[in-house]
Amino acid sequence: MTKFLVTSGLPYANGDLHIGHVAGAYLPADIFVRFQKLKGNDIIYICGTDEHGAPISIKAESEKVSPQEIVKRYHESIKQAFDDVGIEFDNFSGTSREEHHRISQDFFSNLLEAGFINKKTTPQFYDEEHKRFLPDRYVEGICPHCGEDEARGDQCDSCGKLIEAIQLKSPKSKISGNTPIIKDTTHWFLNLPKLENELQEWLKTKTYWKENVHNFIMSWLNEGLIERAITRDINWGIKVPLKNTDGKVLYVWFDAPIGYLSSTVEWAKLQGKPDKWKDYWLDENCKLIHFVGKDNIPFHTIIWPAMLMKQKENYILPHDVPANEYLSINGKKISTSKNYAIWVKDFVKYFDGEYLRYVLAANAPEKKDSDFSWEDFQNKINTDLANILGNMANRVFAFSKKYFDGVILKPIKFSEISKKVFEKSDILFEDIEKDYSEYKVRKATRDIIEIARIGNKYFDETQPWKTVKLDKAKANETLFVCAELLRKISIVFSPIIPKSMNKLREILKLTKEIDWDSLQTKICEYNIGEVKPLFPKIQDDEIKYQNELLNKIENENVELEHKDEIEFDDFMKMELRIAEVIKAESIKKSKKLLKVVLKIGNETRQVIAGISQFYKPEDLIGKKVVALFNLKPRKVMGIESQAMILSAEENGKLSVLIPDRSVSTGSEIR
Ligand code: B3M
Ligand code: ZN
Repeated sequence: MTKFLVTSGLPYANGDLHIGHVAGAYLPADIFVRFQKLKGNDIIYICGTDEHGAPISIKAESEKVSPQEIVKRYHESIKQAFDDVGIEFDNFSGTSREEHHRISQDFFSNLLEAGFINKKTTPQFYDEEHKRFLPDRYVEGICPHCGEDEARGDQCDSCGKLIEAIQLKSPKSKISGNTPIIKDTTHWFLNLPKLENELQEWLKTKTYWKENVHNFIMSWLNEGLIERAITRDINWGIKVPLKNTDGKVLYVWFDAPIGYLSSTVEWAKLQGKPDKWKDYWLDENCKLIHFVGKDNIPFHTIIWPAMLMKQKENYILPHDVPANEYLSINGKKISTSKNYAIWVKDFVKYFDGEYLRYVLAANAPEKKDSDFSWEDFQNKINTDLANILGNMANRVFAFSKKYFDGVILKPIKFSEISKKVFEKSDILFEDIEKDYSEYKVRKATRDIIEIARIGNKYFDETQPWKTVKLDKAKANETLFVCAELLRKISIVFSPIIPKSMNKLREILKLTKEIDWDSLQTKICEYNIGEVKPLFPKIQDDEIKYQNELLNKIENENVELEHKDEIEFDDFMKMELRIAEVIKAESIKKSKKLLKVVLKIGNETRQVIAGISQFYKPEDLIGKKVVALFNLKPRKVMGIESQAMILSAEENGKLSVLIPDRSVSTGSEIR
């Protein structure tokens, strides 16, 4: 039996959880943990919210509430979102809890005592208006590495490099918007150069780490390690455990990873076995695995191990850091500040959380960034789950109910074609085991669906609907082989979609409790129970609606291109009036144009309007619209147009403007 301690990056308690978070650091870990539990290994899954630092205090200041209030709100909301998508931690703590403060201060003191922390006075940005220093995200500017503007004072989102706030070019205070001045302040620095050799030696043993992680570390080491400040001038965080350090706290990235340990300590206490955390953290045979997103790599592979190395306790070091790349949406980067994201709490209003798990697993950003689109989501669910696996299950259930009263018996002998199916699928079942243990969730999903595909093909080839009339035993054999595949799928697919696989097992009247070894269990008889739909399909209009929601967000974010200013008189030159559509007809030979007759007061005008893709003639008749009347008449496709109907354009789609109260035709617009 192997022992594992698995963690996922602690989400900042300053916002809700979106699907990019789930895909990066949580779902892959949850799948790994569920798999190892099936294998009977000793594994715990530890997490909690990251509750300190500039991310939290900035949010609190912007809402004029206390940091505690922000932390409480988002801790709850994040926890709920994890529940909604079935991410099951053994403990979910938070870093503002007392025990965490104590352990973090010990970490600092131990490093200081061991001679790996230096005190230095350095220049920092200072906001004169607000009389305070501007660490980390309190200042934004141009990235010194890649030149991207809007880089934050702690890390550049664009190139992923860590930044010392003072390096930013054209800095701007996030609080006042002013250009900060530079002022000296005292801080404590982690002496990474002094640990460089030891780190290098340790990292050399990590030949099995993922390539993207390895590359990241190499580029870091090649640039040479520097001393990193681990304290900050803000008042939200863990106090520096030294005298006369008022107003200074530990840097959030110093205390956050310690959250893995303090959350385990909390877990042990909640179990009523306060020393149990030691079975993991102090057992050199326990494998510590940190699942994180790629921007967290340097902290988990260099800084955190360095912190662990120089403690009094002999803590284990990370065994692996299977960091994932990013998930984009419609090819665009998820941005919480621009609200460009799909939030878990919104997703689950419309679809089952299991569908999200499946699609994010099938599309996991393991080696490179991957993309989410609603079309792809619909396609994966409807094809893989509904048409392939769901269909195979339904055929077996319906057929056995119809001809065998739902009872399927193990045949005395299997025909060649059945044996082939077992052989082929057994290879895949073995592959899946390997996939999971190597964090290859994408491949696992493909291998599982492939088994269902084999099942469907076998069903087609053995034609039970024919054999049932000639040789009932043959039809029974087909059903038995397929039921076996379904039973095994219900085991190997359960780390990804546990609830649906439970449902499948209920229909097959199998026990809820499963383990990986039960793949080998010998079954003599299946008895199909009440059949419930496994994977309802996603309809086109559901996808259309989701896309509309996304479009809305995108449009709210577009940078407007403004026109030159005009004088009031310029505006007054336009004669805009309300008019009623009294006639409308399409124009032959034109897909876009409608011929519309408008009534204004006692006059009528003919207008050629390019709205035929968006309105049928009959939809328009009787409507009051806004029209520009003193536009010079012009010919469109040879027909005179004597005014222009006003409409709003969104992504090429036109919506005609209509007054929100009843007004007479001819009324002027101002
Ligand atoms: N909260 C950063 C992030 O959400 C951070 C992770 C901490 S892991 C110890 O990207
Ligand atoms: Zn950059």
